Amino acid sequence: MTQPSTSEVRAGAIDVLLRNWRGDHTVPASGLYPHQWSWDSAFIAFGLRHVSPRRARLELETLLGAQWTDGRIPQIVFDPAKGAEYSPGPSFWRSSEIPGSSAVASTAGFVQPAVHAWAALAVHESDPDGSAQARFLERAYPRLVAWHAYLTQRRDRGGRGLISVLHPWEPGTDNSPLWDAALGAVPATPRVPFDRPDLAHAGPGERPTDRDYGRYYWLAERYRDHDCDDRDDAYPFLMEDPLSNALLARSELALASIADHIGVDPAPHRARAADLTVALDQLWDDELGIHTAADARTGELVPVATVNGIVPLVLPGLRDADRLVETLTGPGFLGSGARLVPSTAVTSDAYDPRRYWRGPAWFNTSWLVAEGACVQNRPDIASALRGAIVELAGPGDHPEYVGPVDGAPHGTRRFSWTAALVLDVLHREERP
Ligand code: 9WN
Repeated sequence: MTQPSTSEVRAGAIDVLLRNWRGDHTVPASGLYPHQWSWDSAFIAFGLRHVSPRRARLELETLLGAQWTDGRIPQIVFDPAKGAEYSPGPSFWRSSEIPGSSAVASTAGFVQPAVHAWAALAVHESDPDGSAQARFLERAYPRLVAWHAYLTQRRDRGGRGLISVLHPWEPGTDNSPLWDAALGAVPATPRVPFDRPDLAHAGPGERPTDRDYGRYYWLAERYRDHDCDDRDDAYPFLMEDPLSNALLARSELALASIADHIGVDPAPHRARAADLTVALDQLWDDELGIHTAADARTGELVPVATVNGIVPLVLPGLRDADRLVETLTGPGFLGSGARLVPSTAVTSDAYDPRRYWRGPAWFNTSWLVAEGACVQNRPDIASALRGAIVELAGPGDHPEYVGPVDGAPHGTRRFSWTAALVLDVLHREERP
């Protein structure tokens, strides 16, 4: 079979973004995920900026426009026309009844990782003149500052200088074995029965089980019924995630650059990024040679090696970076023959090459690890990962994720961030 040319690959990826565009945002995938998702929009913006910087700005502005008064950027901004097509949807969250929720959109109450300031800076850099004319950075900056303040002030639930996630949906790696032990303490029986429209778009062997979903719903009901107020002392799921903390720190560095651009003091942002980078040391598991999640109440580490623990490579000055690179290239991850980074180490008991976040490789986390490899002066690793991103996206028509070793496509197809990150990689390769 002949390999597609670069221009064919680019055209295929652009086509996905054009079809998934909904006028002021891009859906992650037209069937399975028919609304706007928070961290998806950030990754989409990294690619969309090479197609239309104006749309990339609008993508982020639509999301930022749905911010709550406490500063949170919601996990999902619902499209009212698609209400019943994804669960839990707007009728579950009833966000308009929650004090301080978005005044302009119906949204979920949870959040996702803070990749937005990093994306906003990248979008600006792809079209500085258009961005300046639109006063894009000036308008985004206060919202991004409020978003980070929400996380650092309201979500440091362990008081250890790290933010906590309140649900497996928040770190974006829903079904990762990192959450198994904490979820074990959550009842699997929400008050109201739930449906699974997701199973119409992906096989049950690839998505989380009904039992997991029962627990997801139980937590979501509890959070919603407390008006999404983070001060709920008996709330049973409070986890410190290395990926969420590392991306917040990375985005604080981006906020420093944005502050510089608009004539604001960047020093507090740099200081917060440095503090978070040091605080991440508490999530280092020396035996596994990787960062991992911890229970925010006890500080107890979850001894499982996952891609969440490799993402901290994106931070300059990370204490254990050399050892972490060894883990990345070792038998659990790329040393297994995997072309993209397995979501769970192939050597872990929890490894499953097909099921959501328990083994398959995602394009966004692999793209992040490639960024991290560059920060740690390993362009060889970055280049291999970026090559695999481009090669593995096309054959399954931009799958949501792939088998890490065989590259077989899984999940939904024509997935937006897969296409967007292909475009970003192709653009970097073109640069002199
Ligand atoms: C819940 C949209 C989202 C991604 C997540 C991914 C998946 C949702 C789901 O899809 O999560 O947010 O229904 O499983 O795990 O990272 O943002 O693409």
